[in-house]
Amino acid sequence: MGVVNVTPDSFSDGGEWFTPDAALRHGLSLIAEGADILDVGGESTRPGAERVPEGEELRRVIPVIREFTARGVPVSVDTTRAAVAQAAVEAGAVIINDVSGGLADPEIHQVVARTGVVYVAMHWRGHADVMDRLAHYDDVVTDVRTELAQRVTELRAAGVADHQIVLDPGLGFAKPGSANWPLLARLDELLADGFPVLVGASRKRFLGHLLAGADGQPAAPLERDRATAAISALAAAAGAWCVRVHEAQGTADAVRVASAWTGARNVGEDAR
Ligand code: PMM
Repeated sequence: MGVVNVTPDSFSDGGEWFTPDAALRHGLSLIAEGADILDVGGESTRPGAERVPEGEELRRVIPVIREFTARGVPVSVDTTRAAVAQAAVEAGAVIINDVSGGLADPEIHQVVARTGVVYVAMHWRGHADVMDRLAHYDDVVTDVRTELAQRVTELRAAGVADHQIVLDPGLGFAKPGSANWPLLARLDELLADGFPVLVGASRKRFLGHLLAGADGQPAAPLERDRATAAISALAAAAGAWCVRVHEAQGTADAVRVASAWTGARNVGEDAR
């Protein structure tokens, strides 16, 4: 899944693709590099970010979704708002990617039920301006699984079918740096809950810290793509359904490696 942030202030690509034309060109280049889906978002979730008014979010994402759809590109809409999700599906989006799992705007579950599209429910505890204060866990993997199970219960109650649901541990969202690694290393526990899993590690802060230079300064977002591709390979080999990334080429190669690697596990003795 290639990221198309139609925002002036995303942490990871700094608003590079803010105009519809630039977003379109960027998305098509991600597809050319191997992305299968484009995730179009109009509201930054950067830690500390303020909310964008609904009208502005619609104005940013809907024309871009129409253009990709007209070119046959599968589109996911990255939104927490029911009205934006509804308009995006009408414009052609086939996935609603909700970083709040429905907590920001519970009506969004009804939109998912009504439209029948795929829904990514991410683990979330609060909007970007407060999330760093909500990052306390007993055992982060168990707590995330328990909270995601609550989202699944709510989705089912709204009439959403299980085959529509994808879960996401929400790396970097109300997660201190060290909490992100168990969520990756113990992906099998989340997968055991029976839903496809999406992993969004691309260019996140915890990778900046991992790759800090000798001076202790975190690596800049654009310096985190090789580490992102490594996570893509490991996540795919562990059984993730999808990885959400800003740079597609490295991840497309990494996912192919993972696929060849795991595929070869099934090769019998006589083929050796
Ligand atoms: N991360 C961001 C935005 N949307 N959606 C899902 N499902 N999972 C994520 O981890 C996720 C997301 C933040 O990254 P960005 O600002 O670079 O898009």
